[in-house]
Amino acid sequence: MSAALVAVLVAASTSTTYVETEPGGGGAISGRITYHGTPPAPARVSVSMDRKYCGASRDDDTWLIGPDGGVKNVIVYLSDINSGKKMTAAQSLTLNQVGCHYVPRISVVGQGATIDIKSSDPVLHNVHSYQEGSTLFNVAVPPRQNFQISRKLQKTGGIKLKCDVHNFMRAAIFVVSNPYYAITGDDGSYEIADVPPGTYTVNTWHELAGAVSERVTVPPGGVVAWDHKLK
Ligand SMILES: [Cu+2]
Repeated sequence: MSAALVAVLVAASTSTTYVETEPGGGGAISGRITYHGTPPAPARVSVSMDRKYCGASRDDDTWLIGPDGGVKNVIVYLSDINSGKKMTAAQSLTLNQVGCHYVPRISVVGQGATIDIKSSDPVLHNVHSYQEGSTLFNVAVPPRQNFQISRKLQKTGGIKLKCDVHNFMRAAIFVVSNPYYAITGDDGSYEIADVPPGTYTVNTWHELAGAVSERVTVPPGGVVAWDHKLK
């Protein structure tokens, strides 16, 4: 048995190992994620701490819903694909805190990625992260230049970040094991390209909405429309 074949067999036995190949005849999954029913009205969030620096209020940015119901910042991803196009998700992410905002607000990283946390603000923050409802890590971020603390993100799925000092500060990170994902745009649309023909589970994740999973079959070179209404 050739060494290359052994390597492929070993990789195939570990479900989290993604193998890059040169997929031919790839199709795509595309569509729109919209809000089911009447969207929540845009909300202002009042700031109680460090108003001099953070401002007195700001727009709530958890639900970002367009005029025709499209929901922005939904992760659409395939969960059961173990080989295909080149892995594109970053293996590192810098999370800054600027004007009492986490920057970036939403990101996707690969499994095992390192997050480097820092702050440009002269006020105390913290990064309290939750995955599947439990605290993943909780670190204080002092108002000090050149402070940096790093954590590894080992488990796939959505992570919510919240500052316990400034309750309105939110961010989200989604950890993937393969490159078949997209983040919806302003109108809720997305596209996952270069999908090898086959049947897969397509899933959504949003920091407030319930998750959904459905089976989708991608024919060779074909584009499959998959829309979903979030609740
Ligand atoms: Cu804060």
